[in-house]
Amino acid sequence: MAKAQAGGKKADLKPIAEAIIGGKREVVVELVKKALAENVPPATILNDGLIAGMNEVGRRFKANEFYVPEVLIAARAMSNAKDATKPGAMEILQPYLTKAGVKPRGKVIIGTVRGDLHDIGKNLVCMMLRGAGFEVIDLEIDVAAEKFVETAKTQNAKLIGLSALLTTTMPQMKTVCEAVRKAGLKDVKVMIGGAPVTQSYADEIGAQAYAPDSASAVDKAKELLGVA
Ligand code: B1M
Repeated sequence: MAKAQAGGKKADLKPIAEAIIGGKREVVVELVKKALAENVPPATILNDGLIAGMNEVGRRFKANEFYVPEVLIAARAMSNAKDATKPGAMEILQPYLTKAGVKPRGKVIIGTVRGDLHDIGKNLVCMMLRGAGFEVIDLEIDVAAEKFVETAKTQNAKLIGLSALLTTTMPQMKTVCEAVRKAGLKDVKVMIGGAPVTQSYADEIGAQAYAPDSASAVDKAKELLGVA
């Protein structure tokens, strides 16, 4: 597959991207191991194989060609950190990326707001962001405004992502935006999403972005962090 890297010929990482799109975790892992054994640079495997595949998954999701289960399966082929017995490609690749000094595209603090326990959409956003090369610190569910602010400070993160599925918890998003302003974190941006959330609500509470789905969340994160 990736032969001739040393001889100057470009490695063909399309099979990795295709296996990601097809959600074939074991195939992806084997192809990544093979490419590493053939000395393909880890950043090339990440960008031209894994991220290329997830970009296409995002495109199909936006175009309604893929639905949530396909996206979840593809994302698990990419990264499956929660189950050590079934690693995804990122778990295999990470030590090589670290050794090669490859930095993530940016850091995002994310969570479902206080009082809200819905996490399926939030998890999807996390997976897509990781798939696009971002470092994601997932604070999980029922997260207080102070926790978002404190973590952004200690982690020196410039983007906070908030998810809410209930009309009763949406006002928490405003509380977080206010807490960010009150803490003087002028360079920290807030992105919001979730079924009841809208662009006009984002405008109303002073959030810098609204994303209707996980693929758009990746586009907005790139825009907000200037890594488009
Ligand atoms: Co809940 N629930 N629920 N629920 N639940 C809804 C949201 C509801 C619309 C159902 C209904 O009545 N028709 C309704 C809310 C009504 C309202 O507020 N207007 C509701 C209710 C009322 C409740 C309870 C109050 C029920 C009760 O106990 N009486 C209770 C509240 C608990 C709490 O949070 N405190 C409750 C509980 C639950 C379960 C625990 C049973 C379960 C959650 C399990 C879990 O998440 N682990 C649950 C579920 C599953 C749902 C529905 C059926 C599905 C939500 C979902 O996962 N969708 C939901 C009805 C519905 O939406 N059809 C419902 C799939 C997911 C992929 O989509 O989360 O929208 P979504 O995420 C999308 C986008 O919104 C976006 O990207 C994602 C992918 O495209 N997005 C972001 C999301 N976050 C983003 C963040 C971003 C950017 C984009 O940037 C950071």
